Amino acid sequence: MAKNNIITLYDLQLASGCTISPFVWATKYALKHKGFEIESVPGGFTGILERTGGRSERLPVIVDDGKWVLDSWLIAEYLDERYPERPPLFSGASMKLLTKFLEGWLWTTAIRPWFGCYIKDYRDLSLPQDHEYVTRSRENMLGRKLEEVVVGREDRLPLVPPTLDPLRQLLRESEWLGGTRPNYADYRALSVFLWTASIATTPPLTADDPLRDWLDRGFDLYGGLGRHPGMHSLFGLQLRPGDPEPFVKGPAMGGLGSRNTGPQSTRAETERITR
Ligand SMILES: N[C@@H](CCC(=O)N[C@@H](CS)C(=O)NCC(=O)O)C(=O)O
Repeated sequence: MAKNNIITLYDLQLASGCTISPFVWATKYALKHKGFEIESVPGGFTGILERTGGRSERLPVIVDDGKWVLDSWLIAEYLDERYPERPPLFSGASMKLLTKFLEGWLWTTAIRPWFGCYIKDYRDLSLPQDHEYVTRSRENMLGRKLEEVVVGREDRLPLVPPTLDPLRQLLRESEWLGGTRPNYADYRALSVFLWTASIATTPPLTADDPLRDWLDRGFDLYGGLGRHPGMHSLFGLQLRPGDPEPFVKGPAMGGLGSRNTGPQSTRAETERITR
């Protein structure tokens, strides 16, 4: 049992002290959801192996009363298994799979393009002692200089918001992905945006984005867990003539966006597509 209700978390931070890693963000929310206090071990990208006594090269890592647990997913599963009497992060095996799908989709649609837009900020905002490592490792990952990768980001940023409509659609139907309360699906999805807010020196979403309500509520959870002076605003992307509409305005159209309750519910669409 966590001593004094405290669990130690090895953080991955930027120079401002704010968490960068989406995996660490998800773990922070998971620990709070289970009702624990977090004792953070600060630090950046270099020296993780030394900080964790040779146990891990990646973060997050937690220590629960002497027990070391690595990997954000394994940590979430550990917390539900070890503390079943506390609010569950998961409701069944299917939810875990669907959450992994949602997160995979968000990484493809959002993290991948944003990585190419913000990777120089990511390096510049990291701790001074991390700059060389982040530059070398990320340039090896991307096969180009970071300065080259970000060229033209003002043309690419407006292409991302329209791809997020499936998430907007879900959140039109439900307050949280978890229903009336947030659960681990919310935390994994929020983590993508928390990561972005930690590095986005220019905003990725328009000021009127409907995701704002869920994002603001999510960042405010647990006493403003997602608020840190080092975080940047996600909202304020300025569109230029020719940029795509950032989200579908008005009611959702088509078979996914409406319920068939008889011919009267589909007549207008039928008339439109058969005229
Ligand atoms: N599967 C791991 C992935 C953890 C991971 O890759 N963390 C990254 C931060 S986003 C890390 O520690 N990177 C250190 C580095 O780049 O050297 C998890 O879910 O915890």
